[in-house]
Amino acid sequence: MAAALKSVSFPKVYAANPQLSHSGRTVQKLFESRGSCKSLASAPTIGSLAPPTLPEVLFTGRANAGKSTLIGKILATDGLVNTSKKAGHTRALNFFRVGEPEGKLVVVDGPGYGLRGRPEWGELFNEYVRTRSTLRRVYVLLNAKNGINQDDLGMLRELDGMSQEQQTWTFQVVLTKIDAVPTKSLARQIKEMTEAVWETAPRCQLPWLPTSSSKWERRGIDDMRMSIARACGVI
Ligand SMILES: Nc1nc2c(ncn2[C@@H]2O[C@H](COP(=O)(O)OP(=O)(O)O)[C@@H](O)[C@H]2O)c(=O)[nH]1
Ligand SMILES: [Mg+2]
Repeated sequence: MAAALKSVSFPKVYAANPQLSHSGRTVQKLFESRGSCKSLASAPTIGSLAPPTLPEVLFTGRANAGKSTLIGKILATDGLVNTSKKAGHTRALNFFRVGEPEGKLVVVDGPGYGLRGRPEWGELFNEYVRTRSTLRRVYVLLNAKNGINQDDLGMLRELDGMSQEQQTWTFQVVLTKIDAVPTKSLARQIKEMTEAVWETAPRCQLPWLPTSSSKWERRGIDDMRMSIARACGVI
């Protein structure tokens, strides 16, 4: 596997959030401690994957759904995750280790699907999901502003089928960019999207996780970390 270690800046001090529960603080510490999150590798092909060791969670979604930005906030380490204004930036599976020294879990940033995705990235994704023994959760990111389309429903349908064969992981919807939707239309938007997902992918895990990773409004990051830690059996 091609190594992709990067020079990064870590948060200066880890400051416990007093509003979090005991397990919430444990999870915050896991993700925010100095040196805890590290870029491990980038795998552009199935042959370049590292052997499975730690429990893993995979992020997928349409190109531009906000995958890399959200992962960047979850990992709390500036510059660790590449984000781009240009859609289709992530073309490989990018692996990030959480927890030191030997790691507790791995977060994987996947290539985007849909209009700007590419068939070969789809093959990489499918092969990884079908064969990765350490995979515990697939998060499907839906942009709250754009709603749900046929590509999203196609992905959810496929995951629903695969999760039936492969019972070591579950899949769950994460709503991104909720800051971009007026509060009064958000509930309706979520209701419409939930109904569409429910019909297409009844095995989709509940609840939905609403998030905002914008510079001005950060929401749902602690819930995401807790969800990841639980899925990986860390707490
Ligand atoms: N308003 C808003 N913009 C976001 C949010 N998350 C990501 N973006 C923007 O959406 C674009 C695509 O984000 P990126 O993380 O690269 O998407 P990816 O292709 O799914 O990895 C970038 O311009 C981000 O700044 C969010 O929560 N709110
Ligand atoms: Mg990306």
